Amino acid sequence: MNIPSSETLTPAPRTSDPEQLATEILERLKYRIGKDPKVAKPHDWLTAAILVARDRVTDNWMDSTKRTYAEGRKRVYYLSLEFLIGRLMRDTMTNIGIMDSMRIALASLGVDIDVIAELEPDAALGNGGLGRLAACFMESMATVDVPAYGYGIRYVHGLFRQQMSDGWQVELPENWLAHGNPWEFERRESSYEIGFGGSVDTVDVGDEAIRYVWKPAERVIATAYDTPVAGWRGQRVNTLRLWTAAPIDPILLDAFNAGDHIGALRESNKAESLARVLYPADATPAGQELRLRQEFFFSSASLQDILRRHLQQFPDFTSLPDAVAIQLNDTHPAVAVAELIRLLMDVHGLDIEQAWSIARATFSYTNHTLLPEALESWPVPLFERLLPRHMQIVYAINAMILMEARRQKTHTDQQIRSISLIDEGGERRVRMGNLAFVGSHSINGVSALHTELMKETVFADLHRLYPDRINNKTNGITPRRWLMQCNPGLLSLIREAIGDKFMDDTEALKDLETFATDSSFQEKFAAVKRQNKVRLAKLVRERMGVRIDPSSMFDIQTKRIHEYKRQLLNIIEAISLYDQMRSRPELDWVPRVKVFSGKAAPSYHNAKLIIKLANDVARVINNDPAVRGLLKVVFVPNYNVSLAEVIIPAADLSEQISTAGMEASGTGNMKFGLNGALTIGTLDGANVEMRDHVGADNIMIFGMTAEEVAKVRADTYNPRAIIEGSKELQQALSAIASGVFSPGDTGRFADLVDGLYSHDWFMVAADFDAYAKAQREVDALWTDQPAWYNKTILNTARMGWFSSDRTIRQYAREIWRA
Ligand code: B1H
Repeated sequence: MNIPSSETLTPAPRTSDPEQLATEILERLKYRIGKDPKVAKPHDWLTAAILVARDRVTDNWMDSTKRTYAEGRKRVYYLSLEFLIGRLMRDTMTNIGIMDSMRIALASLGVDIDVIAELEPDAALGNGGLGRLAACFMESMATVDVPAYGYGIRYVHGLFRQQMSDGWQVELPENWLAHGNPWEFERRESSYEIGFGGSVDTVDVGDEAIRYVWKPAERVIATAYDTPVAGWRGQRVNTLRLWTAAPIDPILLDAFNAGDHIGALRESNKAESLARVLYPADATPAGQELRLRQEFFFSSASLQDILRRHLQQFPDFTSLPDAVAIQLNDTHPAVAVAELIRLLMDVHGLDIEQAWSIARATFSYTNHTLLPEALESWPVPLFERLLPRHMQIVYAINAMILMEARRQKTHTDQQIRSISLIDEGGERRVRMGNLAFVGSHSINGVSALHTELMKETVFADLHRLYPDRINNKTNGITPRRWLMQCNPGLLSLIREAIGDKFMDDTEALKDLETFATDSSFQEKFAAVKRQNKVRLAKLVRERMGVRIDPSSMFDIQTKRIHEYKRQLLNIIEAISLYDQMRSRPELDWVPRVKVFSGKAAPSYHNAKLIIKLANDVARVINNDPAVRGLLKVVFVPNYNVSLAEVIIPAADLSEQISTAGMEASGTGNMKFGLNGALTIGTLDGANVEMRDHVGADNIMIFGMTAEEVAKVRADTYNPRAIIEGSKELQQALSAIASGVFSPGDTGRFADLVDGLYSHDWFMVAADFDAYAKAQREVDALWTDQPAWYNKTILNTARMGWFSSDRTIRQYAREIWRA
């Protein structure tokens, strides 16, 4: 029988006129969902519309896969425990160019696309910047035509939903798969066994050689789910492949028949727990056994998949580094280094030298944080129990590395200890950062400053041993989602002014520079900003019952709640401003709305206290008639990608105020700048490079530098003396401590206030006066609106370099050689 090839099944390129799309939507509604349009619910229309888009993407998806194969292109694999995708409908339809026709098609069927778009769940398979970066990279890799696969876990529950209860954060489970997921394809044929525990045997294979055989005590099955990711203009479509876990025996029939109905499901529950939930800690590792299991589970499944695909095209693995590049997104997949060596040695019969050199030529590693508490390490006994063969391999690698260091005679004993894969101080632990480093040919930081600090701090000794490996790849953001989709008003204005070139080359936004002083353009830019502020004000009124005035300055800090990000500095400054507004009502205060949004890790006590403080301060200030509405504070619950898409375009002022040296890069800073906000920030992370690009006059930099922070820390830092020397700071702290914001409960914020007096790790006191002064300069600038818009337009014009397309081109050229 003649089986038709998929070519003959692919219809001629379909037209995208609204009539054709409407026909297809009705078809999907009837045959895929089984609904008549008369009874279809909004959710059914959403699914039908997504299926139409998905089918169109699928044509290009298959073409992309074939093209990669035919052209012998190198494939890039991005291993990440997080992909913070958000909604996909608008993104995909825009990228393949059917958004406008879809709108008309749905309207002709009586459906408002904006209404159903809001029903799409926000896929929150990530915590914050690291996960969102992975999602921006997926879109940019498709856009710049890099053949790539993202590999991760298909968590049943993504990041928790945040609710406020009397101002306290409460975490609720998130259920993004409740209505199914029309984007994904299950791939039963792509299933692999993943082992845990057990023992290691050796077998004699002749010629004095032995082979190691891992006999796991437990095994689970990993099965792939694929989501197509379309790049801008839709030409390349790449794959996001997420693994789900299932038991080998779904039900233990013997136990079941013996009446033990719960016990019969034990294996099944244990396997499924692997992909059940995302760990909700940002920048702090969870340290629990289940987390290590998740890390190994997805690393092993991904590598088995990669090796299988390689052998379909090549005779052996000597060609692996030429055909494959594997990027480790932080240390979460670092165990992949040991797993690749195991697979090459134990399954495919290579010797350790071959396996080791192939691994190092294939892997590269991105570091995302220097916070000491964030560096992953696992207790040796746990690692050995769960992954006995990998433990042997880690020791073998360690011996090779330490001997190499000894041979070079450049490292002291202390320095050799810091290079070791095993931390011997106290309980012995496997250092995942060192494992990822030595197993990679490239180790990159995510901003220029962060990369330099990597060389000087965590990886100083490894850097001296391997001085060519550390390099910088400053983060970026996709301009499709973070300008074109989230800010349609600004998009039209820019197109009207400079044409469409910037839509394919973000740096062409530079052409806007000449409009920065043009008063009629400034007015239009201000009108777009106002529209976006009206939209946010409406959301705040509907969700929180608080009225905010769109003619006030919208001063916004949205990101995970973390002490190093210093939301506390911002809140204290708000309290100080409140004091001054009341005591000097005769002055011309600039009306401000301070907006906060972000989640705290459920076990992070101080971060949750900061949320409560923001809410308590908001209640007092917003209800004090003496303020006359000149200052409002709002904490918008449940920050996620979709909420960010509404908040960011509405910002006048962007708060990027981390303690210098602590924020590896930041990416929110770039999103706000691109959407025409002025940044107030420290010289930290990518803020430094933003200043270089937009010009020092167009960004409000304040506070200590990373170098100064390190110096003050090393000398004696005395926060109490600083607080007592700053009238404003002292007053604000007394107000908190005396219960102004927590009537009847003066001790509520003691952990925060006492922390500032006693150690103040994050140097809130040291930077307070500089921050308050910078804020008053921002006020002064606001009163000169032409000067303000001159600067904010220049911010939009000069942010093009921060496109993730640029970042990905640099990875492709300098790391992946793809
Ligand atoms: C970043 C993390 C992170 N750095 C551990 N590190 C996690 C660490 O669940 N865990 O165990 C989760 C996340 N995330 C962020 O990465 C940095 O703080 C940002 O500055 C940076 O912009 C972002 C992307 O590079």
